[in-house]
Amino acid sequence: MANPLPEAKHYDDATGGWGSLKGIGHIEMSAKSTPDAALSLKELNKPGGTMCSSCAWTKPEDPHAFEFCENGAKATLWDLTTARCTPEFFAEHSVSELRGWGDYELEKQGRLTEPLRYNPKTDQYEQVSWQEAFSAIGAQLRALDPKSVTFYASGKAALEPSYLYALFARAYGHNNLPDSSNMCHETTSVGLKKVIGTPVGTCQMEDFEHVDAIFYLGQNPGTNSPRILHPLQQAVKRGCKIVVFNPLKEKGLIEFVNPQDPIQMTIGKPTKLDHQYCQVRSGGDIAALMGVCKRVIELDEVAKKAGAKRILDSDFIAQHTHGLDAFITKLNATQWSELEQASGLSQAEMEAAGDVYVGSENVIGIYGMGLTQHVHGSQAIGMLVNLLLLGGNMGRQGAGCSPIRGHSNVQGQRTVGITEKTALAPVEKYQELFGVETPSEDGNTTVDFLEGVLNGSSKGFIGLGGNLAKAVPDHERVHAAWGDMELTVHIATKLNTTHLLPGKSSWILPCLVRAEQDEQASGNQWVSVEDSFSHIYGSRGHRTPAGDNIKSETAIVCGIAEATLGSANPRLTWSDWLGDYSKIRDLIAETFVEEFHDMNARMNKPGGFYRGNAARERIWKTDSGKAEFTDPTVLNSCGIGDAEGRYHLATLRSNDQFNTTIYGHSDRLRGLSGSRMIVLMRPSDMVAAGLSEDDEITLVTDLTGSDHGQDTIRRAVSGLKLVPYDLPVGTLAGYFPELNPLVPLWYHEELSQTPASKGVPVRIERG
Ligand SMILES: Nc1nc2c(c(=O)[nH]1)N[C@H]1C(S)=C(S)[C@@H](COP(=O)(O)OP(=O)(O)OC[C@H]3O[C@@H](n4cnc5c(=O)[nH]c(N)nc54)[C@H](O)[C@@H]3O)O[C@H]1N2
Ligand SMILES: Nc1nc2c(c(=O)[nH]1)N[C@H]1C(S)=C(S)[C@@H](COP(=O)(O)OP(=O)(O)OC[C@H]3O[C@@H](n4cnc5c(=O)[nH]c(N)nc54)[C@H](O)[C@@H]3O)O[C@H]1N2
Ligand SMILES: [Mo]
Repeated sequence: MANPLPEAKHYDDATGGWGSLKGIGHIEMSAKSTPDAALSLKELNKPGGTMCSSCAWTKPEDPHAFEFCENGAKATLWDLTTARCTPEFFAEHSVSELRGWGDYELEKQGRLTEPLRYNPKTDQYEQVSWQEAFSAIGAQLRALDPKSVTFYASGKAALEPSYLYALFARAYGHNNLPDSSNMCHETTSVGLKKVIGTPVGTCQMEDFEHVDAIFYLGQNPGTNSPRILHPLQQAVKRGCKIVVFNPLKEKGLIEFVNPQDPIQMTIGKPTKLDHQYCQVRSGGDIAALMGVCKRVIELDEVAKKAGAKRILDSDFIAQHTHGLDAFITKLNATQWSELEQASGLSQAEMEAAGDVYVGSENVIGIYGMGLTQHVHGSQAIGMLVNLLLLGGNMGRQGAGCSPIRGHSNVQGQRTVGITEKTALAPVEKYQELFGVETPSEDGNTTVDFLEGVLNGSSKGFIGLGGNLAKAVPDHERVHAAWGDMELTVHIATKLNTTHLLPGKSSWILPCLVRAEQDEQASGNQWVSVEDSFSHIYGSRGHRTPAGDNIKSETAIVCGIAEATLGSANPRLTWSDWLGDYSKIRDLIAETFVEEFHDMNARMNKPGGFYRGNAARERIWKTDSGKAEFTDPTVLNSCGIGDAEGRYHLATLRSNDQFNTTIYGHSDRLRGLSGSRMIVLMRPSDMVAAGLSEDDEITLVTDLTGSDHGQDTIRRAVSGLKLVPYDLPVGTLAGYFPELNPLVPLWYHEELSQTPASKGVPVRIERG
């Protein structure tokens, strides 16, 4: 398809407001959703209704009349399209032909309706019966070494199918259970756990009613979690100060018009959100936060000498933390000039942010992919925690750390056992309840699995959702090797690129979406999900399924498990569980007694039920038993430093996409439209490089002079247009997944193996 010229327009509207309603209108037309889809929007995130399948932001106890945002509506309407991707479609188009299509065109074909098997002779997907699919997949799994098979999950499937999927993997014989979190917040799961002993955020909704300052790093709420803008707006109206750290001036962090507020919609005066906007360079957060800490410590020294009230919370520090002295030594040894260079901020900016911290009783730290998707991302999280600990901002009202999670149940999938780390799996319970022995060694992360695809040791893949081959780094190498696997199985709602890279035996199994009725022996089933605040909610669909032969994710997991494992273990009663999902919830409650007791009774209370958080209670499950101050080993989170002609690239989401699902070519809030093959660059950087707006360029991964200089693979993306944009020196931005071929598979976060999709070292070639 030709690549139309991009337009970069100034966008005058605030986030929310009429623009967001127009955004929903646009998607409704292009997704051709069913006439009753609007009913699903009304029921979204309400007790008795359907929990939005888009993001993981919390669902309030007393929801608005319309408790959804522009992007949740888009995701729901996109799910409830009237378009169908039927066997006839596959009879008309070979897999080789479809590989030339983009994901937008593929998904636009609509919902998958029949189980399909790839036929290498015709190069087509052909309809099969469920029975054939289950028994053939089961037979193949039995023939493969379980350790060579990976069961991936993509953050949407509810707790019930997720629990059974994890149980199935262990009963079959592996811990290869990565999920989308391994490309996303795994840095949080590992990095936050290391310093506060809890792998998830510590805040609750009520904290936003008491917070005085929010340090907001590397997350784009206007696009990716718009419902958070309501509590932010309320907090700002109370006087809370938001200090943003982000290379891009994201509209959603600057101003907001609440679409739920008729007066604000009519008079249109937006709420200004940011108190201070710090345009850090790529990876500049460690240094920026160090500068803030340096200021806080300096002012504390002044207060101490003057006999005034201390700024540090010395009681909290003495009782609850470890390592402050070493951290202060490090701060004193680091010069402001080093921090300015590594952060891209001036000393005055860092000091001003420090003054906000010092002037605030209660502080919350919020972050997203701008922190986690860097080689030293866990160090940046450690530094944010350092800042919070100085003032005792952890484990008390109005304070804490709040990572913004991605998919609507990504946190919950981990909670109920989808993890490659045996230490996090309920090993003893599997043994006690089912007599299942969990393999002792850790399983594959996403990166481990992909390395196995490249070296031939990964032989089988089951994907419970996701478009994994498109979402990962190093596309060209991964795509070339993907089809060498013996077995690839995709449990999916819509067709995507990954399905078109068939393994030797390849299957597409169509599943229901959350807004649809899930009829089993005992009636229409409830499922449950967990949000970013560790609340668990029941969810039930009311729409008629998109086809008679589509199964629920739970049914598909049970079908494959039964066909693979047979009836050798009488305690694994897959069909009985399938008939009534409340029995699966009983198993979850028996497995995780403390957190999930009485799950069936509690999940439909307004606001769901809270499964607790040790760090919030100031119980630190760390090695030292205390919250840890950490010293950074680097000042910038990018894995490869500066060099002549090198830039650091952030790969981002637009306002018109959900991950690899691209709804359209408009990035409204950034004032960009027309093309996604663009690279945003600072105008003065363009002048310095002798480049101009009309130039067509190629981005090339630049490893020269790094420890990885021996990797001589040329990774390049051509056909890109430069767009002048307000960015710090040396930082570029462009779109995920178009720019994923530039990220080397080994370029990942140091502790968690999360691909470092931000801070990718590149150079620019003309043409
Ligand atoms: N509509 C919609 N909603 C979504 C998604 C979607 O695709 N569409 N995806 C879902 C998923 S799975 C996820 S994980 C979340 C992702 O939500 P986000 O965490 O917001 O992810 P990104 O779009 O990658 O944007 C990250 C932000 O980090 C900034 N950034 C880049 N590099 C740096 C840096 O070095 N430092 C700092 N401080 N900032 C930086 C970017 O400018 C951008 O504003 O959203 C979820 N919600
Ligand atoms: N360069 C770069 N790469 C990135 C990122 C980045 O910021 N930059 N972000 C990373 C992150 S944070 C993430 S989470 C990944 C996500 O990347 P993706 O794998 O794209 O995530 P999904 O949105 O889950 O995948 C979409 C597919 O899931 C299927 N699907 C949709 N809904 C359902 C459902 O309800 N059930 C089932 N079974 N299937 C469904 C559909 O077939 C759809 O095509 O990408 C990662 N890759
Ligand atoms: Mo994500």
